[in-house]
Amino acid sequence: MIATLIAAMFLSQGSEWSLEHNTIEQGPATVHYGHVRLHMTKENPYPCMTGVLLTGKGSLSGPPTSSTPNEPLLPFDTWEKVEGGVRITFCRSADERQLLPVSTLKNFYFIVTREEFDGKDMAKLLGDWGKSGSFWDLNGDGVVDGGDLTILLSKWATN
Ligand SMILES: [Ca+2]
Repeated sequence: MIATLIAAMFLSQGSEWSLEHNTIEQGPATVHYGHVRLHMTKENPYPCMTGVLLTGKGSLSGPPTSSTPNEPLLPFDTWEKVEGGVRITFCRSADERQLLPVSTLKNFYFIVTREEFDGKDMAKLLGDWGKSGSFWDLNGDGVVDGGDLTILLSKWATN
């Protein structure tokens, strides 16, 4: 399977933290991965970041290592689903024995699967018609056909 890398990678830089957020589109699912890095300095030994990773609508899932079934294991202090994304909070205090500046890193990885489809999705599904190994094989029977189209139409966006 060939994943389409959509050029949605962005890098945010603050004095206290930086964020790298990459996405890979896989049919109706989008893989989100990257890291947040906190920078502890003598001037600011207690860096803190809070922000929203933009994901769009959909169900959130993660790797099978998650302690909560069907939910991602996100390594931040807190995370919650909010409109259009996932809000994360990550704070640290430098240990007094640490030589500053130093930075600490959290990697994240989760998947958002859209539950509503539109004409663009139908075009992509039809583009993979008859193919095996496509991410548009929504029922997982190995081939993209009428069964998958039925699922797509049953989840057609109403707004
Ligand atoms: Ca199928």
